[in-house]
Amino acid sequence: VKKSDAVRQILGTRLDNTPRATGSAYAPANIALCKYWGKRDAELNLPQTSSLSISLGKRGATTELKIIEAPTDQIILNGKLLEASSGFSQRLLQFINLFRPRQNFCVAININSNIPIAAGLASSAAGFASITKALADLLDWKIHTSELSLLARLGSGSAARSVWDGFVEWHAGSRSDGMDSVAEPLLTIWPEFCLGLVILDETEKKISSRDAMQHTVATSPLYSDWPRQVALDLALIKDAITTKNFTLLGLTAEANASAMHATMQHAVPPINYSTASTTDTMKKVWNARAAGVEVYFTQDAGPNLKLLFLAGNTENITQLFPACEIIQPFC
Ligand code: 2P0
Repeated sequence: VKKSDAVRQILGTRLDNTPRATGSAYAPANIALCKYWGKRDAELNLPQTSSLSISLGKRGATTELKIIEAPTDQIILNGKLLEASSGFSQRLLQFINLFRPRQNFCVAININSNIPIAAGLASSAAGFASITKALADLLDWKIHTSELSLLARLGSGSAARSVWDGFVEWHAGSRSDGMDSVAEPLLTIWPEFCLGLVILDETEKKISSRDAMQHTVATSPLYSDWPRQVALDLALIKDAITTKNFTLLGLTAEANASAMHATMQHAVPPINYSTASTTDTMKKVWNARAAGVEVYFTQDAGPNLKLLFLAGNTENITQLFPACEIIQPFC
């Protein structure tokens, strides 16, 4: 109910627009440098704290929507028809339901992602942001990107950030209807800024980030300190981006990810997304830094790591982490 109210508040009479035959859009994936971990409202995906991410440029998801004469929707993810009963399908269909102009309106939803599914960043953020933008195209909303951000958030929290390019801050907001919980881009363009995806384990995670954050908020004695940690880290990271202080950015982003994982490791029972290879790779990063190669890591709700480094170090990174996939968000 709260979701439909939010949609009505954002779209108003546009909900009655006549659909076009097709709609399509692209949205990048994003990696948080200051993490979103914990909600103050689970239905509206309102976060406990603000967060800050980098969008991955050409790495993300494209969604094509087509109105079909059929009894049900059809979801195709990377060329494979999904069962309507799968978790992702259910979430997606519930999201589409918020916008159906009429009862027997059915769509074929074709999502193509060009980031490794196993990287733990292929699914929700780029997916829901591209679906929101494709719906805007299909249903001819002509709305501002900030409004797309509010709508994408209703599908998945981190999708609020994926409607923008570059560095993006998602403001937590304080309103109970979420109308101020919206992402906004920072102005800094930093062409030398690189990420490296280190895929260590391709198996699907046992506990979704959605469930893991709820469990952490409910049971972790460390969670009460998380908002204070985020406030400090967010200010430092924003300052580091504005002044292009890569050392400050890397150190703070790495510490923020570790603090997020500490809150989970203290949940009851604990949640630990790291494997032995995660820990080994962290040590490789620390050893590389000690040897003068400036590289940092961040980690999300999975065992894989994302490296942060500047373009000048690309050769060193390729040598030290041969399997790492390099992404230049600004190129
Ligand atoms: C982030 N993560 O800031 C954090 C860090 C994972 C670890 O946002 O329930 O898929 O859809 O709002 O956005 C992943 O959680 O969760 C996430 P929902 P979402 O990137």
